Amino acid sequence: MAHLSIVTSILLCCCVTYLYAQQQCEQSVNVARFDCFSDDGPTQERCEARKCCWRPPVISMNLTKIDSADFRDINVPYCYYPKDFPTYKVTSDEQTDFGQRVRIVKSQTTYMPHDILDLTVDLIYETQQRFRIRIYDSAYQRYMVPLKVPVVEKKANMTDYAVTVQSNPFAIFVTRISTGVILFDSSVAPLIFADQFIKFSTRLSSPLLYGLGEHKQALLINITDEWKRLTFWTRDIGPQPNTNLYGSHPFHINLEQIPNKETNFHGQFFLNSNAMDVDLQPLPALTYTTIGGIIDLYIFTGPTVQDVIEQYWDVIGKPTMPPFWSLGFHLCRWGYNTIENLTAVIQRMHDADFPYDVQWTDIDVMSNKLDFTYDTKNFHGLPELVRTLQANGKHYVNIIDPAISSTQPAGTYPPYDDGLQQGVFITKYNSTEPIIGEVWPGATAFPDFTNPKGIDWWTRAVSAFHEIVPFDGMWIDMNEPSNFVDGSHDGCTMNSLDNPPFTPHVVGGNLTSKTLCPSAQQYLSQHYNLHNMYGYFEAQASNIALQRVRNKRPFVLTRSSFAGSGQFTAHWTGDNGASFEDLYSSIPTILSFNMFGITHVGADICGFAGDTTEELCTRWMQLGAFYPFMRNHNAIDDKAQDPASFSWEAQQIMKQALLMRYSLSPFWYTLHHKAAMRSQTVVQPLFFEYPNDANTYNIDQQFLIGTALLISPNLVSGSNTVHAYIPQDVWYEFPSGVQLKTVGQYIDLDTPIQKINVHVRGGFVIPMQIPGDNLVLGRGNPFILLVALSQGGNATGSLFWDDGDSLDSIETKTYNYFEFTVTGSNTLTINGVVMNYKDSAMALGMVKVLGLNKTVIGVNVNGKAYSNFLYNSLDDVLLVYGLDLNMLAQASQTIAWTTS
Ligand code: MIG
Repeated sequence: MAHLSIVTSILLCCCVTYLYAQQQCEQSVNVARFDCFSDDGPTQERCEARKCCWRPPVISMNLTKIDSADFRDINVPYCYYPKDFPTYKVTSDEQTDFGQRVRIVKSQTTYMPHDILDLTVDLIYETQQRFRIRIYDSAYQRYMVPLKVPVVEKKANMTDYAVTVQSNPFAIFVTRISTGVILFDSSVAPLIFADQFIKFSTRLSSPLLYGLGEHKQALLINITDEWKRLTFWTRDIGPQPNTNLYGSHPFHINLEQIPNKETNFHGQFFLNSNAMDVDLQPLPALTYTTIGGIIDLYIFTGPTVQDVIEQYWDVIGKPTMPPFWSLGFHLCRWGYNTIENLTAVIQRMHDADFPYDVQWTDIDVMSNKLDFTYDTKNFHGLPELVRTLQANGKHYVNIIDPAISSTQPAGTYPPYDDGLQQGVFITKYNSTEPIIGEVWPGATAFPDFTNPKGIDWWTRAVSAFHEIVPFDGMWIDMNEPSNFVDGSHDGCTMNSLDNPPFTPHVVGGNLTSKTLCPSAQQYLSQHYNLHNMYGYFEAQASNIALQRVRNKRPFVLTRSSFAGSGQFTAHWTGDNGASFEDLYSSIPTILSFNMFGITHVGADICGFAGDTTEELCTRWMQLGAFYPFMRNHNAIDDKAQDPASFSWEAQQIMKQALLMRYSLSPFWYTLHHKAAMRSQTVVQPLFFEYPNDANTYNIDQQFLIGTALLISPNLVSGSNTVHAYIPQDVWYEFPSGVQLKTVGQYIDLDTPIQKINVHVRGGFVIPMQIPGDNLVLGRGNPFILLVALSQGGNATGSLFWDDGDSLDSIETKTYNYFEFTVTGSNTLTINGVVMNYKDSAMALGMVKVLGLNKTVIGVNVNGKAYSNFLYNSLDDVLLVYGLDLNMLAQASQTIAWTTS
C-alpha cells in the first residue's frame, strides 16, 4: 500500500512537473520564441541540458503563413527559453541623484560559465530625451568601452520617457509618454550575464529599423516577416551580405508607426565594443549577445529622426570639419607601379581638362611594402612630383598600413626600432614581446594606438616621412586589424579569450580569423575587448599626428571604424566590385554611415575589384559626384578607370558630373559645417524629410543632399529611365530650373547616359561657385545663388566660408557666415552674420530664381535699378547676371525684383 502510494505520488509529481514544464514552454506564435541555442549544433539533449524548451515550430493553420514569417533565414528556434528560465530579481531599488539604482540577483547559475549572480543596474535620466541603462557586476569592475561619453550626475526632469522596473523576474520598460508607445521592454526574454556571455532582448516598437552597421544590406531593415542576424567584429573582407565587415556601429533607429498620427522615431545605442550578434525577429524584437564588457545602453527619444541623430552624436561625438580641398575629386589606384605611369595619368587628366583636387598612391609606391618609405627606383622623383602637384593647388594622399615590418636589419628601419624601444606594439598574452603576424611587408608587429606613447611614436614616424614626401592626408587601410595569418605566426593560446565559450557568428567561424589573437595585450585592455576599436584609435592617432606635423586641418581616410570615428576621419566603404549591384549598394551604406556620424564617406567609384565598363564607370562618376567623399579607386591589375582613360563622349559626361559637384562646393562645405556644429547629416534618406510618407521608408536608390537636393541615379545597365519617387513638394530640375509637374508619386525620369537626375527642392537657397581647375584655384571665383521658391514664394539657405584649411577658424571665428532669405516672392536678403574672414574675395556673380510665375520687369540691387537680368517666362526662371557684388561689403544686402 505504502509502496503504491509512493509510486503514485512520484508519478503524479512527475506528471505535474511535466505539465508545468509544458505550460512554461507554451508559446502560441513562433515569433515570440527567443533562441536559447544560437551557438552551432543545437540538439534536444543539449537544449534540455540548458533547461530550455525543445519544440519544432508551430505550424500555423493558415498555410500562407508557413512560407513567410517563420521559415526564412535563421529558422525559428527549436530551442527557446521557457517562461520560468532562471534569471534575476530585484533586491533593492533606491532613488539617486542621476535617477535610480537597482540591485538584482540570481540564485541559480545558467548554462554559460562564470555567471555573475549579483548585478547593479543604474537607470540614468541623462536629458529630457536621452536615457541610459548600465548593468554591471556589483563586485568587480569589468572592461568598459573607452569612449569619452557625457557624464551626467543629475537626473533630468520632465523627461519625454517613463521608466518602470519589474522586480521578479527583473525587467525594464521604457515608454514614450506622449503616445504610450513602448520603446524598450526587456521582459520578452531572460537576462543572462556571464563573464563572456551577456544576452538580453527588447521588444521593438515596429519591425522597421535602420542602422546596425557595418553590413551590406538595404537601408531599411524590415523584419515584418523575416528573422535576421547581424554580427559585429571588425573584419577585412570585401563587402557581402550577412557577414561582419570593417566597422562596428551597434546603433539603430526604430520607426514608431501609429495610424493617423505623426511618425515618431527613437534610437538605441549599445555602447559595447566586444564581438556580438544582434538577432532580430518578427515579434518584433531585438536580442544582443555580446561576449564581454557591460550592458551600457542608450535610448534616444527623438521624436524626429534628426533629433535622434543629434542625441546620438551628443554621446559619440560630432563629425570633424573636413578641409575644403578634400571635397573635390580624388583619383587613386592600386598599381600605378611606376612614376611614369602615375605622371602619365596626371598629365592626361590635365590635358582632358578635368577638375580634380587630390592624387593618391597605394602600397605599390612603398619600398618593399614598408610603411613610411617610397620606392626610390620605381618612384624616383616622387617628392618633386608631390611638390609640383601642390604648386598647382592640388593635394596628395598616400596609404599607410598599421602593421610595421619586424624583420628589417636593426638600425635600418626607425618605425620598428623606435616602436620596439618605446614599447608601443601589442604584445602576446602574458608577455612583453610583440605579437607578430603578417601583412604586406612580411612579418609585422601591430602598433597599439590606445597607448599614449603610441601616438607620439606614430607622430614621429609621420613627421619623418613627411619631411621626405610632404603628403597632405593619410589613408589608413588594413586596420580591422587585418592579418594574413590567423592569430599570429605562433598561433594563439588555449585560454578562454582565444576560445570563448560562445563565439558570435563571425565570418571564418573564429575570432582569430584574419586578425590578431584576442588574448593579445593592449595598453587599455585585451585585444579581445578593443579589437572593434582598432581603427578608431588609429584614426585618432593619425588625426593628431597630422595636426602636429602639418599644423592644418587634417584629412584621414579609414577603412575600419567604430561609433565616434567621424570625429577624426572620413571613410570609404572598402573593396567593392565593378558591378551595377555595388553601384546601388553604395547608397544604403553611405546613408547609414551618415547616421553613424561619419558623414564624409564614399565608395570606390567605378568599382575596386574587377574591370569596369565605360557605361558603369560613367554612371558611377555621375552618382559619385554626389557622394560626400568622391574618389575613383581601382585594384591592381584591373583596367585603367581614371576619367581620362575613356572615350571622348564618356569624358564629356564625366566632366559634366564633376562640374556639377564643383559648382556646388560652397553648398557641400556648408553642409559639413552643419554636420560638425549642429549634428546634421550631409546626405540623408528621403524618410528623414518625409517621415509621414510611408512610401519613403524603404527608398535607398535615391537620396537627399542636405535637405534641398534630390539625387535619383540610374543604377541599371542598358536603361534610359529611372523609376523615381518624387515626394509631395515643389521640385525643380537641376540645372535647367524647370519645375516638375507630377509629384507625390513614382514617375519615370528620362535618363539617357549623359544625364543624372538632380532636383532642387522649393524653399531653399543653394550657394554655388563658378568652378576652377581645382578647389584651391577656384576659391576667388564668383559665387552663384540658386533660389528655389516654395509654393508660398519663400526660400532660405546659408553659407559657411573660411580659408578651408585652418585648425582653429571656427574657434577663433575667422570665418564668414551668411544667411539668405527670400520672402514674398520678391526680395532676396543676404545677411552677413559673421564676416571675419576677408583674405579671399567673395563676389556674388549671379542669382537664379526658380518658380516665379509672373514676368519680371525690373530688378533692384541694394535699392538701385539693375539692368542685367533675363526672365525666361517659358520655364519661369529669372537670371540676374554680371553682378560682381562684394558679399562682404555690408551686413545686409538685397536683390529685389518686380513683376508685371
Ligand atoms: O589587401 O593597399 O581596401 O583600397 O587598394 C589589400 C591595397 C590592401 C585594401 C584596400 C584597397 C587597397 C588595397 N588594400
